[in-house]
Amino acid sequence: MKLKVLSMLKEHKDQYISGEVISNELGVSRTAIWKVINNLKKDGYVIESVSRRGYKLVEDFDIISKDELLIDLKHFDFGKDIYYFDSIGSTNDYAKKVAAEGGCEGTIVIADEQTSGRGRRGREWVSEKGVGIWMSMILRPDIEPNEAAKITQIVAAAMASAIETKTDLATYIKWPNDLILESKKVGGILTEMSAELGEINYIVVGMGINVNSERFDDDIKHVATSIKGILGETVSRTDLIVEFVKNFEYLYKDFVESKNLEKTLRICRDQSATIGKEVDIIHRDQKRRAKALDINDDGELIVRYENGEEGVVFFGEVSVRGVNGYI
Ligand code: BTX
Repeated sequence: MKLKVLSMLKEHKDQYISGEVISNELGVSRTAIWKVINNLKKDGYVIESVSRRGYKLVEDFDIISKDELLIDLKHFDFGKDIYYFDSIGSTNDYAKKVAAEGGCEGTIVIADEQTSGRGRRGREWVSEKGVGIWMSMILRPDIEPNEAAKITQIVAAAMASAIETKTDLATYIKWPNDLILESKKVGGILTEMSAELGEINYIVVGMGINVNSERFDDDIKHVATSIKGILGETVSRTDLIVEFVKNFEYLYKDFVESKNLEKTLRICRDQSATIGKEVDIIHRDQKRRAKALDINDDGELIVRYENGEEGVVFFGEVSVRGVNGYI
């Protein structure tokens, strides 16, 4: 019932819809509708009520609503199962637990805050309350385990496109897993996998996007930025998630069903923050200076080292650091 009322309010966005129309449509009393509206307000929705005119959903708010996501994603395969938390340790950890217990492909775990958000190799991912997208998805692709890193590229391409569509901001991808706005990190991707020889049990891919963050702690403020920080206005995290899931589902299916990574790679190359740059390739304690030349058809980075030798940098094996500044 809550979903149905929310759905009607959304269909009449920025217009009043009378309690009578809603109650006739749903076949319940106007008092029942009034109770549902109050519940929606408690969830954080801003709804204006004016006597004789009815209710109007005011859209200038930003809460992540599981109900709204379920409505907006109803025509998609991803997001049929959504776990939402006000606060959690790490959405990747929770998604791995759900996956190990049989959770299906397309399951999404989202939190308004993470208390132990993780980056790669045990690094911390700062995930403050109410300002970011801290989200993980369960995937069960029929691909070889050594292809799993391509999923990171698909997520990066889908999210960069989503940010661009929703905000008009040009978002760049720092190979392999960072999203960049104006030379700073606006997001990161963490892909984890459970596999046996030659077979993937599941992949959990997590992404953290600084959407409406207004300030960062001293230890990351030199590298981190947010969409709001650049755009100067609040962006709906729910809208961004929906746009991302649409893009992701399209690119992911193209890859898994048709083995086609073309569209993803086109985005990753066109919006690369790495190609053409001097980079340090850091592997364990060793650092080698190189120029990033291109991304090959498997999504790996082609580089030319200072001695003229060319090489391919595999995911997971190395860190790539820009020589001048963060990227
Ligand atoms: P990464 O290892 O490439 O980046 C981690 C580094 O980024 C940190 O060491 C710090 O310097 C910097 N950093 C930390 N927090 C932020 C932030 N909010 N914005 C910008 N820079 C930051 C990147 O790892 C992968 C991050 C994935 C995060 C998602 S959130 C949902 C899911 N759950 C979970 O625990 N992790 C993933």
